[in-house]
Amino acid sequence: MSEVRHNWTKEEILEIYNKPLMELLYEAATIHRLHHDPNAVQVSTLLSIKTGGCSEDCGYCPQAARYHTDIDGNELMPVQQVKAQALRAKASGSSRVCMGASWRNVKDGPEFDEVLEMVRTINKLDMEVCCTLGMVTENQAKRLAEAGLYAYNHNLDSSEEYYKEVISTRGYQDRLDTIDNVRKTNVTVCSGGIIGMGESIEDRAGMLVALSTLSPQPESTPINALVAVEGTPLEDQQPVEIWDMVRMVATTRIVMPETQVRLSAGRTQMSQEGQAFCFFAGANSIFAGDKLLTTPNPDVNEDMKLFAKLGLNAMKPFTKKVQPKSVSAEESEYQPLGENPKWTRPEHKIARNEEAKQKAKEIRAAEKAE
Ligand code: SAM
Ligand code: DTB
Ligand code: SF4
Repeated sequence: MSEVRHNWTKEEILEIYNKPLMELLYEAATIHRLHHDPNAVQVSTLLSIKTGGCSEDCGYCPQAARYHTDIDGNELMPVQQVKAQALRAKASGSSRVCMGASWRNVKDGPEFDEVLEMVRTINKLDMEVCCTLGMVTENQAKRLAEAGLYAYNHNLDSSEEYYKEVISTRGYQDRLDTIDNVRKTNVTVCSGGIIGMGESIEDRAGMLVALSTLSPQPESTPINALVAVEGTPLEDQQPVEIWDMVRMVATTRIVMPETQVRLSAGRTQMSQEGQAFCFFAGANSIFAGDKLLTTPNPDVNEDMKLFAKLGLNAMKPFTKKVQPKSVSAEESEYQPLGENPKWTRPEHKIARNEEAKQKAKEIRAAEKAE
């Protein structure tokens, strides 16, 4: 086993990222084999339990209410529907369901109680349960853990510097604090980011410094390629080249040898050969199912055909860590605290976010006038 280091510098990471590709691939694939079964890939299914209408201004996100995107927003999904979707995901080979909500942060109350019930329901199906609900307090993280949550996803998204060019309504430190709150429980941490938002290679390295110097490092790290959605401030970004994705995956694998590196958003734009390169470079997880949260994803049957061609196997649930116990609401030892934490609202201006907001206002006004 190679050691897990928590003191990577940006310079060291840049040097790895910029190596001649064949050397980078060889090194990443070697480290991958020391820490993982190279033919085992963990498969997660995303489920948007609350879509659209979000208060935040994340420049990449089609669910932000302030931009004009073609999203059908809805109320919180009923528990029974979540169960039906989870069963479908299990039947198609997924070991994990990741439930996403278009929230800035979790608020104590009936909707969070419903989410806790969803966690208990999926845990009982013997699947790994992940949630991505925005920022959480320590008490909320403990309640999720007690319900049987396996992982919490909260991405750093980019380097601290470039983050300020993408999001103005919440701070980087709040993201780190949320990850810290999750770490106070036995829930595993899933944290990664997005490439293709106009960031530099230094920013990609900066994000990997922030992730790899967490101690412990995240158990899983999604690497998303931006899905440029019409109406968002990043709608005109050109797709990332496959080589950037391969380099990012390989570098992530080298600096975080034990994490599950997840090929996340952007797979519809990748060829099968491109994805195979990413698996060789150390990716060992995917999101499966024809939809991510709101945007398309490859057909699961096509994914399974690709697995068969490459000799990859879908990992069984709880391969890496035992199934967490799930305590019923009646037996819970935690109470909602009705907290109102002071999460940061930097509210600096980001020109392209302002532009997209203005454009959305004009479109809405024109629609109203029709
Ligand atoms: N609202 C919660 C939050 O922001 O923490 C959870 C859901 S949010 C959609 C989860 C993550 O999805 C984001 O942090 C971002 O990394 C990713 N994401 C959102 N829109 C994306 C896009 N258009 N392309 C790639 N990744 C995206
Ligand atoms: C992550 O890193 N990527 C997923 C999951 N975690 C929640 C979300 C991708 C969303 C892509 C845009 C959409 O479908 O709305
Ligand atoms: Fe809201 Fe999350 Fe989208 Fe940001 S990424 S706008 S917080 S749903």
